[in-house]
Amino acid sequence: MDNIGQIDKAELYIVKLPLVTPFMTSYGVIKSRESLLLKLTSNGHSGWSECASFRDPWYHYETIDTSLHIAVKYLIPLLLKAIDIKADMITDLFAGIKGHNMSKAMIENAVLDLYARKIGKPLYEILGGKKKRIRSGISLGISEDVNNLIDQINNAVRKKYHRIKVKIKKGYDVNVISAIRSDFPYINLVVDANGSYNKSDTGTLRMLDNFDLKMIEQPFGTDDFLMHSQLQEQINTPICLDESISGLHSVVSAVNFKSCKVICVKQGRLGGLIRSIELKDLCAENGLKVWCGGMLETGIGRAFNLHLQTIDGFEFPGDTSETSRYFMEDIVTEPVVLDNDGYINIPDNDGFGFEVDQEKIDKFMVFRKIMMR
Ligand code: OSB
Ligand code: MG
Repeated sequence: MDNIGQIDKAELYIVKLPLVTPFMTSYGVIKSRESLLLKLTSNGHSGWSECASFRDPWYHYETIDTSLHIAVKYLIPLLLKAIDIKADMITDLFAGIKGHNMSKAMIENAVLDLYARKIGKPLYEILGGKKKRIRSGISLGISEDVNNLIDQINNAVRKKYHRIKVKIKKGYDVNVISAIRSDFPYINLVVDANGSYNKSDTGTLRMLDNFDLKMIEQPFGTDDFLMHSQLQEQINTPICLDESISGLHSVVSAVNFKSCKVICVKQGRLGGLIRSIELKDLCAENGLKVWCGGMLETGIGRAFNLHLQTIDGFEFPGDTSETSRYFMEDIVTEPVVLDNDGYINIPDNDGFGFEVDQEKIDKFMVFRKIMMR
């Protein structure tokens, strides 16, 4: 990738967008999406990105506050000092700082967007992606009332979503899935436990093997490679690891332990798009399937997920839904919508392909900080 010179200015924002419907997981309920955003400017060009971190560490140890702290204290000063910046050298620039992939991904992605806009190309071309449209999927939170969940599935089926994922937790599993399967025997169905089970639940998890689920996502905790492998040995349904995968080394662990057959790629958790593509290649070499996860992103983060899925290997529908499933108002000017066959078109404009709506940023902003070279 060509050199883009130096970065003149970094603007950090935190916005808070109400969700259309509260999103409940085994960890708790989210009513609004607070998101850390970054805008970089270099020589009159700019690039934006969104950090994957949530306000609280329920999914992952990084939070908006820690991502902001690491960015402001370490990553952005290194970036502003650097000359001859190339988007594919950002990971090397940050090699001395351990962990904090979501904060690092935010910076790499903004540099990638800036670079793509500067040379006048859509992001997918720079990444080597070929698809013009990608498949959609929806992730439905836990609903106290199963009939309400069935209604939501009905709507998703009508919208032609290609895959439906439902969140499960202890005591909200076999009964719910069996109700769903009796109404929808043929849908592409996935469950996600967000690590809420432990060894004593193996019997319950084995019962889930009877429902033709495409996969069971993250039944056990982040570090439980061995427990996942013991369960995978006993069931035919593929296990998918999400929280457990923090980079290439965890793929190597998953392969050696035989912990799973599928991996959920979230570019934020993995330190950005370039690392995610490397990891997808390693998965392919080892016979693991991948798909692209979601983090309830605003239009900025969702756009990066769209471009990632244009790449060969991301064929299984992931967690990318249309904007109206999440927000009444978004911070980019164009919403993501499903075509009537459930596909999502990839924008062909420069960079990540959408324009940031500065008025909406101002409306939803709860924090702002500017750092200059
Ligand atoms: O585990 O995949 C997950 C949302 C937030 C945090 C973790 C997860 C999720 C989702 C929804 O399942 C994904 C989305 O629609 O963006
Ligand atoms: Mg998950």
